[in-house]
Amino acid sequence: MSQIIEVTVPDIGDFDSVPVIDLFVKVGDTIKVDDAIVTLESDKATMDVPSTVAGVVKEVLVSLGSKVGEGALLIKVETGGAAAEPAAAPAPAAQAAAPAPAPAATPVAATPVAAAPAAGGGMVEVKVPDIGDFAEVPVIELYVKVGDAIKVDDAIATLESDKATMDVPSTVAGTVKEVLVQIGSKVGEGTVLIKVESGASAPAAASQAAAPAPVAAPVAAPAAASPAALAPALAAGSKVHASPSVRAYARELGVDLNKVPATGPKNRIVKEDLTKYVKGVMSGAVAGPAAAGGGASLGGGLDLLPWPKVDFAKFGEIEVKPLSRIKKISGQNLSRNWVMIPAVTYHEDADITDIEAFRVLLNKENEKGGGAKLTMLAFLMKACVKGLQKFPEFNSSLDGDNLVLKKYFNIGFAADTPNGLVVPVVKNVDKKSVFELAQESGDLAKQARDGKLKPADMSGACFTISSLGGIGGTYFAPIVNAPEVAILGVNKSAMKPVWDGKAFVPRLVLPLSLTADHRVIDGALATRFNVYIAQLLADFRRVAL
Ligand code: CAO
Repeated sequence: MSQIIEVTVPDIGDFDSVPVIDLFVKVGDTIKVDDAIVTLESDKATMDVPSTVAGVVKEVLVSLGSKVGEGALLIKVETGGAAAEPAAAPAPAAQAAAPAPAPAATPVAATPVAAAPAAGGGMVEVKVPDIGDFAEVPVIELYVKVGDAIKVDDAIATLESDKATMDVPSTVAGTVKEVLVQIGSKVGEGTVLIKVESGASAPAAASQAAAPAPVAAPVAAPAAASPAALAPALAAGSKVHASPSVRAYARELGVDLNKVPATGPKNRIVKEDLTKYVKGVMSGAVAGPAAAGGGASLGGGLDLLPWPKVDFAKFGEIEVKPLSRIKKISGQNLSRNWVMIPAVTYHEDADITDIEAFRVLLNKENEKGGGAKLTMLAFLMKACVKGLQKFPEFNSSLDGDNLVLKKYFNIGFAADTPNGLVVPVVKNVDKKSVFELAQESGDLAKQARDGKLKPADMSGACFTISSLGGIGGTYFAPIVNAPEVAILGVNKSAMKPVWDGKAFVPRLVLPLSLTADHRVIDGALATRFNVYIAQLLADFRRVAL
């Protein structure tokens, strides 16, 4: 049975009259939960308001330039039996009851969000403004890094709650000196995002007072549960002025926003600009990367076709299931790593007959004492650290033209959870016994499955192991977990006939798949590393050398 549901503006902080700067729906559109309805822009944040229901838009009650506040009615949606998905936000009845005017008790700009720079320049903190009734909102995009020159209104980060996606713009101009959050960090009002050294000619927003707002402890570790949540987001398009949904749309289309002419207020790129640009590239009127050379790429940019839009329901029954937050975040990171890292995977077989016998023996002895069960993963961690010590390039990260070599040895391991892949990190593996590593990785894997990992549990890895050994498989090509430069994949060991020079003997063989960033590690080095790991596993006494 269909019903009409009203979608209203959620609590968006201390704003009561914020203009609609982009409108993404029209009457007759079929929308899904989380589809962006409008973009609102105040002087403190740009935010997308997503739909809380799925269905067909029956009425649009705002237009570009409309001023709205909490509770303002945006659209009316007819939800059908099959089309209706559960609303993530307040129940429709409650929403319908809250008409447009925002509560008068929320004075605009009453709370300064950043300390004003001292006259003639100084260090200024840019903080999260009042973003409504959200305390722990994840950073899903980060647009600046240390050393960047930024202007007032340049987007610093995109935050995404279940009710809105918002860009936090800079309130000052200057040079970024410190970035205190990462993708996945959970932030709330007052969290310091960046510290900016403002020049004398770089005025802060006029409304800012000298007293900084109360500061939540900076969250330095990523909360993102992804194999690659540690690196800054794509640089391309980072300095352009565009709403979160336009940025997301551009990413989906593979468009570099820097190339799109803006027609919106304050030189903002609106959705039409993007559509016009893509149409122009497709028709050949605008020189996009694919247009050059008669359709063949000359190598600048990605010549990606738009993602195929298929009405699957035409072919049979379907069910639409939103991706989990972990899958959404890890998907973005994996795509970036896949595209940006020239990665090569190298395979090797390790003879683990003796170490497996040793593991089984130790576990039998240990059964009586009730200690942690020794896992192959613990031995692999120890062997990998030995490999990182012998081949320091594997324990590094690229930073522009520099290689950052780490002197600590933290190992991440991919853990399969009901919500997706997460990468807990065991710290200081070089200083721990295999028993301690087995215990700690077991505890972390359990916390991962229970969704209880903390940001610190998933940060600081130097190298990652992805073990599918408990499941099966022979070989695979894992994706490097940037900003790391290599990852070791492991599949199920199997008894195989191995030639010992005189005869075939049955040996337990473990398939290794090492993927390495070719910018840092060439094939010879990668193969040496693999061979060394295999030697260590074949005779674990070598780890003590
Ligand atoms: N070969 C043969 N058997 C293996 C093995 C291997 N390489 N590795 C583990 N096993 C066996 C174990 O001995 C254990 O057997 P018993 O129960 O008889 O003792 C069984 O498989 C289960 O092991 P496990 O996988 O639960 O434990 P683990 O310590 O080996 O792995 C963890 C823990 C967290 C790595 C694992 O549970 C997991 O999540 N793996 C998936 C990782 C993943 O998805 N990677 C892909 C990333 S890219 O998409």
